Amino acid sequence: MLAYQFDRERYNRRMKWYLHDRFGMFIHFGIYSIPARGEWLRSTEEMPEELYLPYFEEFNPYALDARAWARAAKRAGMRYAVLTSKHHDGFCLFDTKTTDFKSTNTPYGRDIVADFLDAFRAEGIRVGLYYSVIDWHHPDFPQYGDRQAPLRNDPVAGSNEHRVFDRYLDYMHEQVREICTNYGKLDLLWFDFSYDDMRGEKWRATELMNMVRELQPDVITNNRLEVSGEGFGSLAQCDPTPYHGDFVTPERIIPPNGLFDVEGNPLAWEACITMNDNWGYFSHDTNFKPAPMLIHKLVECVSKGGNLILNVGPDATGRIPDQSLAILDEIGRWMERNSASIYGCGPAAGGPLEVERPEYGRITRNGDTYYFHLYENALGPMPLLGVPKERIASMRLLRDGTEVQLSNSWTHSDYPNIAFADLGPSPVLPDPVDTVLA
Ligand code: JFZ
Repeated sequence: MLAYQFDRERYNRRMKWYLHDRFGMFIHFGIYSIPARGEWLRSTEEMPEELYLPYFEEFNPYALDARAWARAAKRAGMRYAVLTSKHHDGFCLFDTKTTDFKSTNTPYGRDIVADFLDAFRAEGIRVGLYYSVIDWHHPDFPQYGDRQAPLRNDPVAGSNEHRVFDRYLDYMHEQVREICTNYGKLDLLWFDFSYDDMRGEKWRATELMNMVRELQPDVITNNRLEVSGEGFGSLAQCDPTPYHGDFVTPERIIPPNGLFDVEGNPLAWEACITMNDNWGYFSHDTNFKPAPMLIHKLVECVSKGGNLILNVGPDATGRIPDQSLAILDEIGRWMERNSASIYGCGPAAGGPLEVERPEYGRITRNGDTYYFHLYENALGPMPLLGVPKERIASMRLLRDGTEVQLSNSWTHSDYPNIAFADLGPSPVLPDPVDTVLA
């Protein structure tokens, strides 16, 4: 067999849109939206299959309007979206030939993946599919261990001996083939997930990725075929496996200093976060993060060279919960005026100036343009640390283009490398969440 050849140029080419777009929507949807206790309930509640199947039989998200999902994402300024085509419970939202456990075989009857792809593409949003390599439904997938569904009432309780893992892998590979064949060009595949020794070639990952590359030459993938929480994968080690994945997926954490490979080059990464505390719809979970906080998280990711993918969990009727929609709209109102400080942007480091993160906020940068994100009022002139005033060509409020002058009072020799922006005599920031100076 030929050794795997990592092609940096091709990699850079296929990653271009992703590194530019920065902000995406994650959608966790499935029959678990009916019990409304999150997508892990079969495992956390040790629910045997026969108690779970009724949700399959009644699944009918009659109010599902994929165009409405897509419009909500678009209003929020999200540029790509990833839907769970199959989660750990094994239920398929696409019309697969490999199983009857699929949305086309429920009262709803529709291919939700197809609807999703059509709707988001029509809104000009890049599309991706999440696919769980873990499967609690397939009879050949091992069912014991803390990461699986420990089923109390399983007829062969305590044993995996009768399960032929290769049969599951054939099934799983065939499903990925269907996804990559039947739905046109996909922008992204999001695999989930590896754990313990279940990783890499345990999934026949080289074979899987060779097939994916053949069917979808430009698709980008995450790195959860080889790692999950621990370590950043072989791309980070500068020793890529054939299934290295193109970006790292730290979960519910934003890397403190961004991420770099062992040679010090920036790594692509994506923080995936929930709006409340669950991915799948959870009716009692009202612990939603306020929109201003999420805006700050998005800015933080970009300022550290990463992406943010923010989750919604539609309910059993197929609607995105009102509170999530309200948050998306609030983010959208900020993005409408300030998205130039997100799209195409990255960290300040590496630019023409040596700027530091200011106390009052953060900095993002696109080429020579620096975006100072002001979260706090100053008492007077706003210091721009590391920016000598003679290096400033112009300065304005991003939200409306208002020109901002340099302050005269503090530009003398005491502060040679700090320009001061004059936001008025007793300034009140026009946007208290994040006023962006460009
Ligand atoms: C996985 C899923 O189990 C979960 O339901 C959700 O879909 C999420 C996006 O991904 O959860 C994980 C996977 C990996 C880690 C943590 C949770 N990890 O690497 O720490």
